Amino acid sequence: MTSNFPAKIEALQRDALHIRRNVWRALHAAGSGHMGGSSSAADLLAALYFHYLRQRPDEPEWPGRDRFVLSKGHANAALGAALARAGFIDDSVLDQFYAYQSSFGMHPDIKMPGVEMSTGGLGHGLSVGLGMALGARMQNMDFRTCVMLGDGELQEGSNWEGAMAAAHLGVSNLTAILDYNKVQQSGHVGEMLDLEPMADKWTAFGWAVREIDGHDMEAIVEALDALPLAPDKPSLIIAHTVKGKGVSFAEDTYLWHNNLVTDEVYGRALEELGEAE
Ligand SMILES: Cc1ncc(C[n+]2csc(CCOP(=O)(O)OP(=O)(O)O)c2C)c(N)n1
Repeated sequence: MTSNFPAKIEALQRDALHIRRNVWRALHAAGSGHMGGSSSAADLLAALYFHYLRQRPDEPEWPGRDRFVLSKGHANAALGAALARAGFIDDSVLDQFYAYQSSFGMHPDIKMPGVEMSTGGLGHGLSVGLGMALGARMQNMDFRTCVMLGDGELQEGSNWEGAMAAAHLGVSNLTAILDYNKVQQSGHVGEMLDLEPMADKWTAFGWAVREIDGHDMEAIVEALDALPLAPDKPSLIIAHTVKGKGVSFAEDTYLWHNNLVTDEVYGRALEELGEAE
């Protein structure tokens, strides 16, 4: 740990706050959208984009770039906010969220610089990410691939096919990050279709697993810095998060998975989040 570590963590926390505020800004511009899963992922995205991923915003298709796939594509407002802050897209694009012919849609679109895969239909990102990781291996390249998954998304069987194949192929350059906010579209995951014991399942599937608090920036950074968690296995970071994190009325409820954002709602959300420096 270097002496400027606390300053680094504070800077990343500011990045996360910017992402959260811009999620609500984008959704307000559109009138609605997925605030719950975008907000739970904000700290993880901040650490990925402003600490971990090796990318070149002015050269988005640089062959050596680390790949990031937002498999839970409905959280695209948060990805767009991260891409804008990183410099892949202009800040003004955030006001074009879900607008006619905008590259910044409800779900990621590869038309937007920095977006690696068009997602939205849940359950595909892990297998495509596995393909990217294998591509790196076949070309003898050292780029890393990270895939962000949702917990409700894991009810799609295709994830488990990807998980099996990744372990079988021993791709240590593949990391999955689970945004484990325990809430899906219509209720709590534990009541709809429980996924516990989560860590044991992935371990049994042959993955190296670490569990963290997905809002503790220090823990996130340390987990990313520890990658790969094992030399010959894919890694999973189970990030325990809160859906709607940062805005009390949206926290831990499926009612704010996707909802309308009136002027009044937007004002309350920004007030609770606080000013970003
Ligand atoms: C194949 C597929 N089925 C259904 C949907 C509709 N849908 C969008 S988000 C969502 C819930 C996802 O829950 P989770 O992965 O827990 O997301 P988070 O809580 O992180 O927002 C569903 C069912 C979809 N996008 N794709």
